[in-house]
Amino acid sequence: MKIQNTYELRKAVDRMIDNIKITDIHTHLFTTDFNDLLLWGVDELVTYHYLIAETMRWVDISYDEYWAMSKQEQADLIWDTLFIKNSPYSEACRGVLTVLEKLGLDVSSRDLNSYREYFKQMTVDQYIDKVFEVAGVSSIVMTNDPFEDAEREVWLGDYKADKRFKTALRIDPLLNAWNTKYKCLKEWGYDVKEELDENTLKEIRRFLNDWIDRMNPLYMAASLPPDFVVPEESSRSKIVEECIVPVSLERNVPFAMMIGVKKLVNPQLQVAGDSVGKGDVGTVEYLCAKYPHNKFLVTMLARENQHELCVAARKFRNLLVFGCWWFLNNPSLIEEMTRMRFELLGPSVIPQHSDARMLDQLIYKWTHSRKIIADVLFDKYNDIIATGWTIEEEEIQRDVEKIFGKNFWDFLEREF
Ligand code: FIX
Ligand code: ZN
Repeated sequence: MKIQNTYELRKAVDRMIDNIKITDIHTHLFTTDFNDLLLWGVDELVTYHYLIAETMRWVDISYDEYWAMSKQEQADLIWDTLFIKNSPYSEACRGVLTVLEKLGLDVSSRDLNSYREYFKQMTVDQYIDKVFEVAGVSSIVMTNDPFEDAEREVWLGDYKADKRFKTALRIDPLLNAWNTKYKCLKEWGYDVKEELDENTLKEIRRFLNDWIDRMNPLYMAASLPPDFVVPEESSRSKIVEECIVPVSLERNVPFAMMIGVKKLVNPQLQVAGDSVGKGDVGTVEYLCAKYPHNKFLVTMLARENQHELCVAARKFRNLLVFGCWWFLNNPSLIEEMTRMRFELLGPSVIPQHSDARMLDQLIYKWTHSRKIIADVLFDKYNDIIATGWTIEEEEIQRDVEKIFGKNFWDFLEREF
């Protein structure tokens, strides 16, 4: 049906974005097969590493004292520091409040113990169903790292799967720590040595193929430092070109590069201790140009890289840009990046992923992003309608389905 005016346009965009069932292409969630690795509930939500970092700016206890606390003591400290002694308007704090609100809890009570009672009455399976429903998510992609002992054990044991939880083969250690991690592959029966001779490269490809067979991943992924460069004289560059690229093509498993993480600038913050640095878009362009039949999913962590990355995506159809990652997952930057991407790439982009570490976060990360993306999309349609262009509701639905999932699934199917 043709959209007749701005009021109808706003209603249609909001309705369709509110109702779309999302494919969330990058999270740190797990099926219940992985037991305690699946994090959920208000104490996990409140001790999200973003909130640890924000809390440690205010308190005088040592990092060791914090890490020695129980989970509940940590949550009590964070709640008191960020939510009671200060107003919780940082995005990570606001996210906790959005989760509580969407679950129907009394946010104005500020009573952490009452929120704890709510979760005590829920089983994890009930809560998974509820969160997927409230968040409007149809499926999520996990981060599955065979180098993590607790995860590998499940994969080699009785992983039963859950169709809502898709897999991604995460290979940071292979690329970023080959000089030590080659010993793991040796221990697991691969005939490798630190020197990347032909036999070792072949065995690394066998390792990748074995885990692709085992996990059936939608993509292979790695978080990469700002100085990630290909080509260069390094084991990482050689493994990317001689192992990741050929296996990715042969198995039609795209390579997702997540570029710009400065690991542990403050080691005492542990998982909260990483920072950001500007990466090299030239490496993305080199790989897309040299390997035109390969598929590359890319997200970059530095705000300064976003425009270059959008321009690179204009040059290479085998490059799909995704998400407002980590320190970019804030309303002001989501809006800036989404406007930039829609203006340079139209609908051919994946504007967001959640990076959820706790199940509950699917609710807030998508509630917040849906609103921002709807505002930007409304403006873009309004701009073209102002020229006399007319638009059908079905066309808006088509575009919304693409940016919240279909672009990803189509990318997996396409051949370049
Ligand atoms: O490398 C990654 O997948 C990052 O997203 C994580 O390491 C990071 O800690 C995170 O959760 C950011 O949101
Ligand atoms: Zn992540």
